[in-house]
Amino acid sequence: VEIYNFLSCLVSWFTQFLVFVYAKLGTAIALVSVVDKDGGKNGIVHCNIKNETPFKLETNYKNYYSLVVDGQLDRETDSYYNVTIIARDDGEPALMSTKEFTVYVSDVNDNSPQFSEPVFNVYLKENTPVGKVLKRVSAFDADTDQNAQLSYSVIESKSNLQLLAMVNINSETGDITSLQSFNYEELKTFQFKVQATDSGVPPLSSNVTVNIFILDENDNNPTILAPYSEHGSVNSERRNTRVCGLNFELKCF
Ligand SMILES: [Ca+2]
Ligand SMILES: [Ca+2]
Ligand SMILES: [Ca+2]
Ligand SMILES: [Ca+2]
Repeated sequence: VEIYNFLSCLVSWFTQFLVFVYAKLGTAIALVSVVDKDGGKNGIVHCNIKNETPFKLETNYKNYYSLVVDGQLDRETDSYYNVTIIARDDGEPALMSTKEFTVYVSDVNDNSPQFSEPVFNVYLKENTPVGKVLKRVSAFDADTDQNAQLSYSVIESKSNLQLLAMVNINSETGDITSLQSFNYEELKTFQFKVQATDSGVPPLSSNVTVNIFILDENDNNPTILAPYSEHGSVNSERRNTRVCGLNFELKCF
């Protein structure tokens, strides 16, 4: 007995799709067509998605279907889906055919950079030579490609203009280097903020505080000051001079 019920299924479609992560619910991302050469019931075909995916099939007209977004897409959770479509005709017995293809989810810039620590504390000996790498402040971005490509900069403000003469940051690596040798006797600590910005459109950024603590070294000889008496003595003489309403005290040894 020859069976004429014939199903040549799903001949004209792509095998890969690219969709955007924020493709809204109901967005059609592909057209699926199915062909069954039989007549009557033997040629009537029903298509369904066999596996669990955030997509569904909607009938357009006879034997044409749209693959439609039916759930939230997030590349950071699932970057692709294997979708298996099954087509079954109404013949007796029914014939069926399946086809599998892959839907790739493209990235959008929906994650800002995250620094590896909430605050970076750097301890630096005074008199350390210029150009020393003090710290690498690095951040991570969960996106991909340019949405995760980071650049680092020191946040400038009116109150820290002199900072630009003190430290430099490598915009690619986040390496902070000193531009001067610090003197504990003049400066014991200072603080600034570093910003990491990704290259997405629009870009996202975050910042972190960097505390620099200068550590003391024994680099001053003891100094003996000449004896001095509050009430005057043979080697001390006091004069009070009034200038512009201010009292200046001159000590002459
Ligand atoms: Ca058929
Ligand atoms: Ca990002
Ligand atoms: Ca993303
Ligand atoms: Ca010192």
